[in-house]
Amino acid sequence: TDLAHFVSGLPKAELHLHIEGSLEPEQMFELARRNRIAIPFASVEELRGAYSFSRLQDFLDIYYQGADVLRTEEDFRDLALAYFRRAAADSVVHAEIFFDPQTHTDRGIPFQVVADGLLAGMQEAERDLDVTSRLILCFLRHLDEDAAFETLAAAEPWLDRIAAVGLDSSEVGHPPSKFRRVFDRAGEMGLLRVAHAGEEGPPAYVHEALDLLHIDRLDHGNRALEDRALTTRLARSGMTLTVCPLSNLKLCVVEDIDAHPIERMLRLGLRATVNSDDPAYFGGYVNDNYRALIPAGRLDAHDFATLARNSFLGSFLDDVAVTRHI
Ligand code: ES4
Ligand code: ZN
Repeated sequence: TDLAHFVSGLPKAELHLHIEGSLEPEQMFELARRNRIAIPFASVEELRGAYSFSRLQDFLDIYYQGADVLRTEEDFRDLALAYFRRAAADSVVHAEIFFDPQTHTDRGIPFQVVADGLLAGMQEAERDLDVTSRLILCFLRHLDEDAAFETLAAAEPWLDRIAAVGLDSSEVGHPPSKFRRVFDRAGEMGLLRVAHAGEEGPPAYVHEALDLLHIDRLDHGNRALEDRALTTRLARSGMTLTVCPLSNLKLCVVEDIDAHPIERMLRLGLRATVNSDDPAYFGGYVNDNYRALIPAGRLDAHDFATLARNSFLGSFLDDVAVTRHI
């Protein structure tokens, strides 16, 4: 349709993308072969068939298992470059990508291998595809705060190439308050701060992310809508929400894509953005996420342009670059 065509061609920034979640089954088999690793699935089809989740934890179990094929700097570079090629095809001109160093350092892959590999892919993407990017180091919230401090220490030589810290993995039972001190330290080191909150966790976790972690951007935030005062606070402060429609559908955060709250978010004055989260697992890159919102019929071309503009306004690009994009 005309609207789908318009939406697909809009220049966009992607602000919520786990690079390990862009590992497609085909590339997983290719890296397993290259690195001589056995994977417990017979084929790409069988692996894709296992991607059926009823909650966040179902997904995380298979996502951490998939990451095991990533071993060398070249693997991380190839992973990043494959994502950027796919993103560029969706009119993404800037991406702020999460990585989970602990997933790799805990299985003996040095931080250096992960960081330098990803940075090489990012540099090539800027040179060859004209897609700019930033790196966001996420702490795994199911691990303890000491482990997060160790990860921040390991990252010190790369801090000039890392824009922000984030917080991801199993939300319920691991509130933002658990990471207050390490986020304080990251702030002192000059890093920006983001956190996943209100995906499965209650509105109180969003309050904690604001008050204790001093976040610059909120990842997901769906459940903030259950709290009127919180919604107003987010709108008044101009907080960006990185919303992930197909992820919400696949992880049963929403029951039906046509019941997704993105339209309500916009009408409430929230600075919502559309993102792909873990595209290889959730069935689509950024344009698939935008286009999934069309059939409900509640967003028009102007709304989609607002969502795309929000992605630049909510990015960590400097004002000059934002002005060039909007
Ligand atoms: C994630 Cl969707 C989601 N939520 C929390 N942590 C994650 N890590 C990768 N994807
Ligand atoms: Zn996420």
